Amino acid sequence: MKATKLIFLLTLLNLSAFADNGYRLWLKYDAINQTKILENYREEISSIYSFKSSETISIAINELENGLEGLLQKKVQSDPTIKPGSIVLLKEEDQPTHKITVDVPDHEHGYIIKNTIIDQKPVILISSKSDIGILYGVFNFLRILQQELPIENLSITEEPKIENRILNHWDNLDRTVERGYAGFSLWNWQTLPGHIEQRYIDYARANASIGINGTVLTNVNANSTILTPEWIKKVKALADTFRPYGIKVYLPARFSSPIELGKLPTADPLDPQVIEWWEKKVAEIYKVIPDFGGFIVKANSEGQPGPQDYGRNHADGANMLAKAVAPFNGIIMWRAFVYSNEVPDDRAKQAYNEFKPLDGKFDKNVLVQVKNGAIDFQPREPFHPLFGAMPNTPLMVELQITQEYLGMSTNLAYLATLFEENLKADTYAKGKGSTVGKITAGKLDNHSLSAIAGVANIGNDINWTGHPFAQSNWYAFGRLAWDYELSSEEIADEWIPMTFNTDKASEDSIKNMMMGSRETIVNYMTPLGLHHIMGWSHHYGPGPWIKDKPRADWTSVYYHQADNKGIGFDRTATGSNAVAQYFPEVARQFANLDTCPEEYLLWFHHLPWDYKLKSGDILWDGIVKHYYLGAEQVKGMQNTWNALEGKVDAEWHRSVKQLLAIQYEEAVWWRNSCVLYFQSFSNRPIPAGLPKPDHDLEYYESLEFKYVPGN
Ligand code: GCV
Repeated sequence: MKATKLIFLLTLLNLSAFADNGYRLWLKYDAINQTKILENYREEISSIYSFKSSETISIAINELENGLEGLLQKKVQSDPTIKPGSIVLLKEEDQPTHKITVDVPDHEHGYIIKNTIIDQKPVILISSKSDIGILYGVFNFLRILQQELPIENLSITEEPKIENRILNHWDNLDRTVERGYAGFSLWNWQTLPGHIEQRYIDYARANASIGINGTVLTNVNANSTILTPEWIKKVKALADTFRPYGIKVYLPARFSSPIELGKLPTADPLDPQVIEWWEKKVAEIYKVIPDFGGFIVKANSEGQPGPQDYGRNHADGANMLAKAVAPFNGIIMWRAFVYSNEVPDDRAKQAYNEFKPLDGKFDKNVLVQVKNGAIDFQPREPFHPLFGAMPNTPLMVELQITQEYLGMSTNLAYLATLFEENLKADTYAKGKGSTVGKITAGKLDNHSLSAIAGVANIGNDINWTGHPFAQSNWYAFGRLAWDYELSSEEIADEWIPMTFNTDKASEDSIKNMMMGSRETIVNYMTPLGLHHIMGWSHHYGPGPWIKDKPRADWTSVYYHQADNKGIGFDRTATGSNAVAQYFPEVARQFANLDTCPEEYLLWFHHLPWDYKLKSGDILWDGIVKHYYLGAEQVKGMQNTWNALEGKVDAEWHRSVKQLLAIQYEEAVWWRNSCVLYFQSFSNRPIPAGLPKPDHDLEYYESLEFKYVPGN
């Protein structure tokens, strides 16, 4: 057989054997339509030139070689000389050697991508002050090609708007993942430090491609074992693997570690022995991991130990740790997710009440990490009132990428719309434009220390995230962490062509489906400001009837307050007055029924069943219609997806089709359960024309689920 024929056959075999299992994420580098992007580009991309090498630059070159080979279907290799059409990787300090001066951003990790002339040769220049900046630039350049955008007039200047862009893994040491729906933890502690799985490298690469530069490896519900010498060695192995990709590792610090590991009688943050124990522990960590990022702490929250156990406050606890890591440039991310059953106040108010008085009392290297909303990552929440309320303390927003409350791994939810809504929410702390994004970036109050956290949705499933579309949420978090001003639509415009090899019309229908997907879930789970009405403890499915548990603030009836007269949590002056925690412009808007956005109506108001909505419907009918609409919208998503058969990868199509069928069942389950349950208070009929639930309330209440993941 002739060699060409053999190659052809092998290619065919290879192609037919290949189904897209999702492992390659958005870094697929499948062949693009070159005529489109190269038509105005005078020089063929010819080679890759880099002035000096390092581990990070080698990674960048390798990425370019592989990327270009896939995208352009030709080998473009490193060459020691610059040629017409070269892609030139240059650190700013090396520009003079080539007699060029191109401004690069001041930020160490910023970069430029530009068409320019070097030695009379037209080239594409990627330049930065740092190797990591160049790597980021390379990923951006490849992203441009993946989107088939023109490359003839490139003039890109990029720098991160938030310094520390961090994934929070809630991974336990036994490899279960709290609120994880994509298999077990990526970290194979048993074989670490000796064995570095390819996955760790691929994880770092994927994160670097979107600018994520930090990772908290394990759960905030912390286990002090991670701080023992044996486990620090394992952490070091991961840190060494991630370093060339610009990623630092962080760990959770269990506050009681001095007792558990140090055998001290106390963990009081003001006790000299405790202080010394932490100083020694920190020094031990930095000795093996010199660029260790620092600690995250969940203290005095949901049963976790903390400074209040010793009559101290959060600042006492945070500052004690901050002083220990300060000599090594470490940071402390102290979580504000605190609330207590014993405190006789609205849970939504408690974090503000505890933290606001501590503003300005934290050391310089402490950030207070605040969830996007005041309750807990609900499908929709108004922004947390702490944003803007602590101008003398750097605050960082914590977003949840994993879908604890948004359908776990069976529901298609593009969360960039939720993230965008939060980051663009205006606190009015310093007048109009005081957004949560600006506060997180430290730009409102001029903090040089800034960070953002996303609770990871990554596990050891072959496609990393369980639901294939959940990859878009990892991607979106990274992109927004880099630039919180991006829109969810822009991010979808990037992610879709990187993920699917399809035509424009199909891309558009995928985008429509994604853009509406989170609102669809709000409709069939928690419309009009309802919240926290999911299944007990595991949070799977509906549970509006949950009551009589050891903690009132873990029940649903606490949140929806439904009775024969009406429904909703009164957080105005006649109720808990949580609205007063917002700045006056916002407080007035939420408190006033004429101006309160309907999506937050029952978050802030307890209203009668016959309250008139803007649509003209009474509240009861409006609630029911949202539930039915949500389920219908899932049907719409199914239709869209079915029409994409043959237009997207067959494996993706099959998998998402099956998941959408499950999602539809779950939407109907939510709808029927909630409508029947609330009907037992409203005593009103389901509006005419809507189908009746196929079971009674008792049936839905009797459903029990064992072994729900992530619990
Ligand atoms: C890590 C919610 C989740 C918990 C989580 C907690 C937190 O309550 O259900 O699983 O614990 O938030 O953010 O600390």
